[in-house]
Amino acid sequence: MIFRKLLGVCCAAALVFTGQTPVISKPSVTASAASGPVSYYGELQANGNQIYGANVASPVQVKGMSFFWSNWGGQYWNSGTVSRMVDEFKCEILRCSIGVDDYGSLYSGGDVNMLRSVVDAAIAQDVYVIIDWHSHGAHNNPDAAKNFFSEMARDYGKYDNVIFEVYNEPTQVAWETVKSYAEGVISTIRQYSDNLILVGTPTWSQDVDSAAYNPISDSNVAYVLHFYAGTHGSQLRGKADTARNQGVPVFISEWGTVNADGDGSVNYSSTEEWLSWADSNQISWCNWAINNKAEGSSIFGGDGSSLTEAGNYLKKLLNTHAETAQWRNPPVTTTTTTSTTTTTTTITSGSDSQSTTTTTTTLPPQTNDTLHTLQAGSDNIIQGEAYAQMSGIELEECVNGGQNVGYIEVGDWLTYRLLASDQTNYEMIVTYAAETQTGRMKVYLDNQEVSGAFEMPATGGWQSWNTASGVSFTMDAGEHTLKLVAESDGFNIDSFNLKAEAVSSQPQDLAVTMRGDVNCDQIVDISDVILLSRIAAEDKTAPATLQGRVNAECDGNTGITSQDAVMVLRFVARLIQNFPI
Ligand code: IDC
Repeated sequence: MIFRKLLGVCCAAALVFTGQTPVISKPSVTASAASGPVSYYGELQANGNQIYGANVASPVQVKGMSFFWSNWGGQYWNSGTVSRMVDEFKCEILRCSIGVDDYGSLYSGGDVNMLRSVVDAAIAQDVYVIIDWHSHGAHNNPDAAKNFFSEMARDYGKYDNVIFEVYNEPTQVAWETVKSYAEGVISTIRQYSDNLILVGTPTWSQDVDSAAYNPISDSNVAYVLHFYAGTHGSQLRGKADTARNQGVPVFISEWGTVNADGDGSVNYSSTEEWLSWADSNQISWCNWAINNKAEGSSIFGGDGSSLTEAGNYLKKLLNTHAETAQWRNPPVTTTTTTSTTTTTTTITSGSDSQSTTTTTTTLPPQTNDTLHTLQAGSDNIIQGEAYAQMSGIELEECVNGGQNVGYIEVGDWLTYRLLASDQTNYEMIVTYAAETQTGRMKVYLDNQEVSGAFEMPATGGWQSWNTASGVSFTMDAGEHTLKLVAESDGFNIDSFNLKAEAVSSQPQDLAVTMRGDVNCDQIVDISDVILLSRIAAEDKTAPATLQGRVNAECDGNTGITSQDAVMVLRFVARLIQNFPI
């Protein structure tokens, strides 16, 4: 990420300001428990058609409110409102719409002081803040914008909190005109800052598709999409899908629950369609507006403080988002420490006494590449977190104990390495949770799909666990790879059981299992303990055959671990007569 970040700065410098050296210095921060979203996620950075957080190297979606035009809604532009938005509404981002308009000049130079007080308060509260040149005609006066952003980027460009929005809403003007205006303003900002820059798009920030076909050469730009749920619907979402399919990120810096004129009643059903689309694409948003004008989009009533219908609804939406926001519920970090245990066993037989010492290495539970041994005629429970490889998922603490796989999105996948002791039939039973929607995934065994459409109906909570079955397949004895591919967002996996049928006849390709005989020399002795310890420690040079690995499973728990080595040692030491399986 740091490399990408530096690369982004270099590219921007090379593309935009030939001969100039941008003055950019930022503290480097890593993801940790944070007081707010900015310390946790870090600077927002465009990456493909997503916005990533520099500290988390994964897509980030933040939600919040937009202040109203500074020239008309200035009574709210203060640190008290910022606190109320952060504490009561649970905003992660605030947008400051500095009143500019039609010919691109600020309505009142004094508004800049109000702006500074809000930006300072947002930085102090550790939330993101957009400095929005709120104009419908900014391209008519690029110099005013350059002067303004030069000052803002110089003073605020070093803060990861800050995002620059260079043009709220071009009206009916060609994208090429907007683009050339934006390039001028961007080059001014880039002298001081590599932060995310939002560029408005033609037709009141709806034509994100035209921008995507002719994007700006800068590594940290997103294109602005505005919608009003009472007026806009699937057609406008289609334009945004087109833009995203072209590979550019979109950012909803402003949206309304009402009609496009800012008034009318809250359209709940359309809002829900829009927001679930934004969620599934991890698109950040700010709602219009923090104001008390008598119009449907205002969140405050005539008394200036009570909440309107829109206000109550937004507070509920933002508080619901807070329950699952990643920075408030950071995934548990996987430990990678190993510990070494030395076991000394003294065997006394008559007057002879013999002492053996073995050293086993205990690996952490989430070691990648674990080979899961499957026993016929038995449940074989595999924890979700014990994957070999994955793409896009994260682990989190599970109420069932241990961890579960979470933050799954369409296209994310996990693989598991399996070692089947016998050829038999397996039924897969998945322990999953899906808060509101049906989770769907496909299952592949050695790259062959074996699942069809596998569905996991909603369970009502991210930690409300249920089981789903319906996938079964036959596996030969030996090593296999199981791959789970998400076909939907919105579900977690705790574990899955590969429930194996008993085998009626001895498989052809394996000798009779001799439990504990890991080196297959027909005798169980200390050399098996040593080899088993090496296998458990994932020593790739250990001479382990398939039959040996099958024989190594001695304690009845899936997976070859130091516990199996201890079990064989106890057997060799005659402390036990049989293995528990
Ligand atoms: C609207 C205000 C309205 C004001 C008008 C002035 O809600 O009270 O009279 O601006 O132009 C936008 C704009 C935003 C608009 C909003 C609602 O970015 O400035 O605010 N809207 O019309 N784009 C689509 C809708």
